[in-house]
Amino acid sequence: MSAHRLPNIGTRLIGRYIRWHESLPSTNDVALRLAEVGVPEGTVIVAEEQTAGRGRRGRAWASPRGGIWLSVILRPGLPVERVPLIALSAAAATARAIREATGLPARVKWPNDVLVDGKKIVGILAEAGAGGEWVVVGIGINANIPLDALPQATGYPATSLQALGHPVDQDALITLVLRELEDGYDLLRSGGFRATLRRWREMADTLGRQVRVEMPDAAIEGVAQDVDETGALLVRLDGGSVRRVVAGDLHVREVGP
Ligand code: BT5
Repeated sequence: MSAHRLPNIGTRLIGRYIRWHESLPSTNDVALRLAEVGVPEGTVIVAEEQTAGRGRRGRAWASPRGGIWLSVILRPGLPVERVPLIALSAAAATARAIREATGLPARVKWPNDVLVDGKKIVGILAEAGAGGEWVVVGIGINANIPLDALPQATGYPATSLQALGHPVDQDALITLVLRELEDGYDLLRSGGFRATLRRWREMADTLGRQVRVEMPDAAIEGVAQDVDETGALLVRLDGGSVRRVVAGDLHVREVGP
């Protein structure tokens, strides 16, 4: 574990303390524990590999060496209904950093993914503690990973920067991600909720498309219309009514001619 691997990161808050690990079960688990004991906001935990990386709802997240697996501790002090915007802001920030580093057309997919060519290249897991007093934002980027080291679930394809012909200098990409995160976080904290949503919409992959959203207890189909001011997805059902979705898994439906 070393402290000063990115001497020129140039951020004020996010990444002022960075803990590097060779291997961890999950950077989010470590960050949640550190957040609870009062570690300062902006602390970042990075691991070269994770042995028990987590997705949403207890799903596994493949985290082999070559990827970027990190978690950021935030103490946002936002109204609780605005907390979901943190994940949207982080997704847009990560997509921008990938664009800057590689020129690839990274886009965001509600609620927490970054895609290139419709394939998942980034997953984000935001977890709040103590009623939102702290939020840990976990970001996983499939950077220098061969395709055969990634899961290929049906209807849920994955890709990596390397597979797309853009292997990266990991430290350079981490630097860009942390700078973009800080920029987005500053905007949120200064009350720029509309501007945050605008940034997300500009990069959105799924808006305007026919989707199926799977929730823990039900599934709906319709057109993904927009996100509201709390980051919830608005889906226009076939009957014309609009359903507000707070959490779920979204699949784009290919509509025939
Ligand atoms: C996510 O979950 O996309 C959130 C992933 C967050 C990972 C970061 S890494 C740093 C931090 N520490 C952690 O332990 N986690 C965070 P979800 O939307 O539930 O997607 C999970 C699904 O994506 C799995 O069920 C697989 O189908 C697929 N998947 C697993 N690993 C993948 C990978 N590396 N790339 C693309 N898809 C993957």
